[in-house]
Amino acid sequence: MKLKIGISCYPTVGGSGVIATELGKLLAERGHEVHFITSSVPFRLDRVYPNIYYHEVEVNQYSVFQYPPYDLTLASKMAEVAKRQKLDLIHVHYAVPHAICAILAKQMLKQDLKIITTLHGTDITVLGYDRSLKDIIKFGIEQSDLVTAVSNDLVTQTRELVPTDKSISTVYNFIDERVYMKQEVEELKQHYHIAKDERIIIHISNFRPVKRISDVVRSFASITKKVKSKLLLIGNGPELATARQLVKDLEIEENVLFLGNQKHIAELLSMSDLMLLLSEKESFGLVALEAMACGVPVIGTHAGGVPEVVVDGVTGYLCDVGDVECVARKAIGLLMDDACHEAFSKRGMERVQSVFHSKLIVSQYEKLYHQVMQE
Ligand code: GMT
Repeated sequence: MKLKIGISCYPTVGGSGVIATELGKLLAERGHEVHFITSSVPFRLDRVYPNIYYHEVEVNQYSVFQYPPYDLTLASKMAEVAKRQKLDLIHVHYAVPHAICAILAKQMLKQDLKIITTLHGTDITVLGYDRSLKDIIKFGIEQSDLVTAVSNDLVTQTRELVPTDKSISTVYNFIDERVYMKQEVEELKQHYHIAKDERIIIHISNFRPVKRISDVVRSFASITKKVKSKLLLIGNGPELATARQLVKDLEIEENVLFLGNQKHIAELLSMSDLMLLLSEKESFGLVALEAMACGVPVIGTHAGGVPEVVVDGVTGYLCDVGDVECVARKAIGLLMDDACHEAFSKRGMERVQSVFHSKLIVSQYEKLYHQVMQE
């Protein structure tokens, strides 16, 4: 049965926005009609796609209100689109505010509208600690027709923080394997003035404190003493200035490239030898999956869902949060052992195909949609 599906997410750069958009694109390819209801065009919706429609949530700033009414405008838009387009269901990413908006929209409508909520982490691991939001998160979860989380760890954490009997299914994240694959990019190294024999270590994030960029820089400072290498820092965010200062203090400026936000991540990954993802909280770690898909081993932390993505000693290594000595030691060992590096790279690509293939994951979502439509 082909469905009419609404999708709401934060459309700007971020894993949840990426997953919501890629899921919408693949559902549309399978013949479903997909309606994005977001505050701007999701950044991965970069061309015209058949079966995909976009409805902008225009949040006006009224001088009489201190805060722009995003949640109410979104709820109102959801109700309007659901009614006009006769949506079967709305799939929201984040319990707050998006599930709450969908619940409100449903109440405004006279038709049935199924609500599917995907938890991505920040809505639970950050907001769940806020006592003033705990009850509304619980409400959002319990009033949804179906709830998914992006890792088993996030299911456990949600249950600990927001005790509920509601069933929460794990549906892992995925990548578009037509985009994330190893590419020939020898000339790109020259473009960045990186010598052929230099190894490339990459970190990609939104530079929030939770990503522990300082650990990435400190680990690299030790690695580069032993292995001729460059560090690529991709992304932008609050910790960028601190990272720049640390790079200066450690006198490794010549070896660190700050590239800001980038569009062609698969190309940058394809020229990289190792990814560092050293976060203290990470419900999944989509960038680690992107790296593995491009044949890049990952050193991650024992945090959240990362161990469900990166298999220690198989597709990369795991170290304790903050243990930069462990990260440097594992990285040096891996970068100096070509056979081991090749094996990790190959096994990472295989793991992406067997566990996180988009076909598998999109089918899981489809199955859940059909299940909820029967209820
Ligand atoms: O990591 C971020 O700061 C962005 C955040 C988001 O909401 O986009 O990422 C969360 O969702 C991603 C997609 O499911 C996960 O891969 C990230 O691990 C998760 N981030 C955290 O849990 C900190």
